[in-house]
Amino acid sequence: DSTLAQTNLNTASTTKTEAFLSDVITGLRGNPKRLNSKYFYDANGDKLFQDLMNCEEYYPTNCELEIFSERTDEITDALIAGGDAFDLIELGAGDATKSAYLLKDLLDKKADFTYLPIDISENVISYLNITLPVTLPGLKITGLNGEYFDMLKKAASISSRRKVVLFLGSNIGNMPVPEAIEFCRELRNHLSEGDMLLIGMDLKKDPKVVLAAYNDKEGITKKFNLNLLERINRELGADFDLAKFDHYPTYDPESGACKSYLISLEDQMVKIGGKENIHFQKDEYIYMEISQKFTLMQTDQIAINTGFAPLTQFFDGKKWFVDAIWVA
Ligand code: AVI
Repeated sequence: DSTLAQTNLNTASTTKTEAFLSDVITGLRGNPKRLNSKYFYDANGDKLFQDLMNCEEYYPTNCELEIFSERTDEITDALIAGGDAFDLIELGAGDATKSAYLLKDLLDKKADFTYLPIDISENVISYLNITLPVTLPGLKITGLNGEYFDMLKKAASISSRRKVVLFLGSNIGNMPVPEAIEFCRELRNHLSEGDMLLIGMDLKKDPKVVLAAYNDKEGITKKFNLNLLERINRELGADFDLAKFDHYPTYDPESGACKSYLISLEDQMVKIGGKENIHFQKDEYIYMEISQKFTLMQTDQIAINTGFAPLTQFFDGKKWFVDAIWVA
């Protein structure tokens, strides 16, 4: 019944907005102030991220594309060698540009698999469900819209086949290391022995290269960060003046943590949702995002500490990025 469906939809979006509001208020009431970078990706943020991936300084996407386009055959062979028919589950599929290399090769090799892209964005999932079967004839696809672990449970409830999980783009780096470890542990708990994880991780390198990737000349990264304030204005009825905040990226070569902040340019008050007043001192910062860079030893340690066995690693020519296969 369409009225009921509409009500469910409204309820779902109300709950989402409430969670967003409560996270924003908690984050901005805290000391230090912080916002969660998972909220960067509204329609405008998705577009800015596309621009970022095409900008000169942002290297991780190109490195991983190089791996996927030049080592396709070896990667798919390793995935197929894990056993019979499987579900290929991608966490945060986006436009699936990288995975499309694997999908095409797996189809050419007549591998028995279904592609289950998971994404928090409804737009992404309906786009993939419609376009991929056209560009990749014969592809079996079931897009799942929702949070990673909820959707992994759903995937397990509709199929008991072997699972191969893709977690690309160094998305794992957007969690502080202890949280990333917890995430891998929980992921392992959703898998069975012999299942596989293909995980993309950005590696430590010349600090200037890393910092430049988060401080591009065109200012796309700055817009990408400021866009979250704009989203809060629009969706939560706040009155951030974007001109009163500056973007400040940092990279610490010792810890490998690349962090972005927004700095308040003056003493100011911001109203959220018509009632919550947040005070900013001049020079006070909002901690926006971490993009952790790893050593190779650290990547193996994370695997071993979370119940996986590292199997193979694939690198780009500069060894700036790794796609590793871990076995559950
Ligand atoms: C999605 N994620 C891996 C990107 C990164 O590199 O941390 C997001 C990003 N933030 C600024 N530039 C790109």
